[in-house]
Amino acid sequence: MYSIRAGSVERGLTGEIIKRFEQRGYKLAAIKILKAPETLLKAHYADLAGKPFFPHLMAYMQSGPVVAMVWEGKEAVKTGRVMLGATNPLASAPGTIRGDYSIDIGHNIVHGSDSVESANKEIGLWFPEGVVEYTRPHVDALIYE
Ligand code: DAT
Ligand code: MG
Repeated sequence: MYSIRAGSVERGLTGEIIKRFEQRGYKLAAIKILKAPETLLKAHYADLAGKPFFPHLMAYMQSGPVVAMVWEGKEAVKTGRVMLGATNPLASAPGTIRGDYSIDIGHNIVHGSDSVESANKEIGLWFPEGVVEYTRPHVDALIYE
């Protein structure tokens, strides 16, 4: 589960971020733009509730619309984290999303689930209606050996 954060949407980076996952070969299973409710964000970031930056994170995530997405494919969580770059953009390699478009840790552009378990939990929170199931055998045959 990925969310393009408030600020990134307003900066016009939505298409650029989507493009990277598309071009890599991942399959888009869900996407929407929304103003994230506080209850959703509190559940999403429950494990960070005690951190000193938590109030700022909550305010930032509510400062504008976010785009939530689910991308599927081989090692989508692990590889997605590599595509995002390090949590602190100053430590993110050029070529990563955070490394190319951000500077400060508190405004690091995009969220990505850190494990398959948390991805499933987050998909349930952000997409209670479920994701879209479809196959694309001809495309997958070109991407996967
Ligand atoms: P990640 O988003 O790489 O999984 P995380 O889950 O530890 O990192 O933290 C969630 C977000 O909280 C992170 O993307 C930006 C913010 N954050 C983390 N550490 C921070 C810090 N030391 N100061 C300010 N914001 C921080
Ligand atoms: Mg995290």
